Amino acid sequence: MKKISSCYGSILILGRTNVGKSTLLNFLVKKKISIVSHKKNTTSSNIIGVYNNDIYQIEFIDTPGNIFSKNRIFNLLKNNQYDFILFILDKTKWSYIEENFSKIFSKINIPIILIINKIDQIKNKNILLPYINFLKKKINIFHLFIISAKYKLYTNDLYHIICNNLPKKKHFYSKNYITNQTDKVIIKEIIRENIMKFLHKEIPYLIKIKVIFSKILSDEINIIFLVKKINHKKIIIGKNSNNIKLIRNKSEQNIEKFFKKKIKLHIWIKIK
Ligand SMILES: Nc1nc2c(ncn2[C@@H]2O[C@H](COP(=O)(O)OP(=O)(O)OP(=O)(O)O)[C@@H](O)[C@H]2O)c(=O)[nH]1
Ligand SMILES: [Mg+2]
Repeated sequence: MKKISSCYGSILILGRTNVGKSTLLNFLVKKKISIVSHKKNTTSSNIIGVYNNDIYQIEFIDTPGNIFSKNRIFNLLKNNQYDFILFILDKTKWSYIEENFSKIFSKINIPIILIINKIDQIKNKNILLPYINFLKKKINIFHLFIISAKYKLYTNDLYHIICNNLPKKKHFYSKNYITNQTDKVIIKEIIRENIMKFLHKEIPYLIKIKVIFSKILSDEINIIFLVKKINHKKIIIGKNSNNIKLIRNKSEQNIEKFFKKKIKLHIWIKIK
């Protein structure tokens, strides 16, 4: 019988904040491991998500969109350890941030898979062709996709192109490995996502979240929100405790879904 060889690759996801990097990562690894929000600077550290099947194993690294300092991007890329970069664009937006990325790409030797995301929001598709011609002058594109990560449109060929071009290598992670995030961090991130969803303006950025029971072994998880002002505490609680109830209930549901077990979430707010 012919032996099937294994393929392994590491892929870095880059793009300015809010383009849909985390949405795409969650789609690619088929599990929601990176939080998503319409607010800026949602992802705060590199998050690894691993796609696994019998032959292919792909490590995707989701990055915070606020890393546009050239030095930080260079640091991330200096060892050339990635097989591909997925560079994500929000529709046809191109600013100095994308310009900086493209300058860096011209100095490194990693193939760029360019993704124009949020196609569902582009009404006049005629603008695409001139834009693609413009992009081709800016970036040496290995492959171009025009997709909607959120609505999973035109995403089928993504795996195809990636998998067909991965090196034949032994898998790096065990078969069940999905993410580098600990249970504690996952719980924290789920809560942060709901804080961003239900609280407005800058409040979400002013709350420090502490998870007391780090292991999901216990059914009870205690959360402390640390804030600096009594006023912030009042906003978080909301009228008739509506805000805090929404955050608690939705977070509890999301945590149960992720860990596939029933839990009880308690939230306290402390002023520090
Ligand atoms: N309409 C539409 N919205 C999308 C699409 N992909 C992502 N979004 C939305 O865009 C917003 C930002 O998505 P994220 O995945 O959090 O973006 P990000 O690039 O990870 O942002 P940072 O973590 O801040 O760097 C969210 O509200 C998503 O629901 C898409 O294909 N279409
Ligand atoms: Mg993100």
